[in-house]
Amino acid sequence: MSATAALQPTLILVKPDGLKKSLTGNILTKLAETRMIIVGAKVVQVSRELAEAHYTHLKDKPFFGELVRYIQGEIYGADYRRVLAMVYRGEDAIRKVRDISGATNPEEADSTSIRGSYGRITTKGVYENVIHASSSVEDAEREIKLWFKPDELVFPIYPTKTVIREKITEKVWA
Ligand code: DAT
Ligand code: MG
Repeated sequence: MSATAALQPTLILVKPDGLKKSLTGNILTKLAETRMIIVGAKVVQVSRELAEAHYTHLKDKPFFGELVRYIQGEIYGADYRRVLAMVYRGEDAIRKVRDISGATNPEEADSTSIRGSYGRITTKGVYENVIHASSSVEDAEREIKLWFKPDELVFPIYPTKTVIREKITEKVWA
C-alpha cells in the first residue's frame, strides 16, 4: 500500500444550508458508497471563535465575515444555527470525500457532486456549498483536533495525553 493510500481520517461538516435543505441522509448515503468508516459525529452550535479558527486561512479575504456568519448559520434562523460534524476514516479518504463534494465554487462544481447538485451563490457572494471536507492530511489533523476531543471519537486517531484538571465544573443529568 503506498503512502497516499494509507488510512486517512477526514473532517466532514454538513453546513447549516445542508441541514436546512434536509440533505443529511443524501450526503450520508453518498459517503457510504466510499466504504469509509465513521469514527465520530455530533451536532454543533458553532461559536464565532470556532468558526474563525476553522477558516483562519481565509481571514484576510473580503468574504471572511460573511463566511463566518454562514458556517454559524446566522442567516437561517435559530433552528438552523448548527452543523453536523463527522470524522470518517478510510483509504484515500480525503480525496474521495473531496471528489464527492465537488469544487469549492458550486457554479463550477461537477453537476453530480454534492456542491454541484445542491449549492448556490448568495446575492452577498457567499458560496453556500452544503458540505465541508478536509483538503489535506495536515488540514484534516488540524480540523479534527479543533472540532473533536479525543474521547468524542471511538478510537484516538492521533496521539493523546492525560492531564489532571482541578475545579472543572461539568453539567450532568439531574
Ligand atoms: P473548500 O471549502 O473547498 O476547502 P476553501 O478552504 O478555499 O474551500 O474555502 C472555504 C470556504 O470559503 C468555501 O467552502 C466557501 C468559501 N469561499 C472560498 N472562496 C470563496 C470566494 N471566492 N467567494 C466566496 N466564498 C468563498
Ligand atoms: Mg478548505
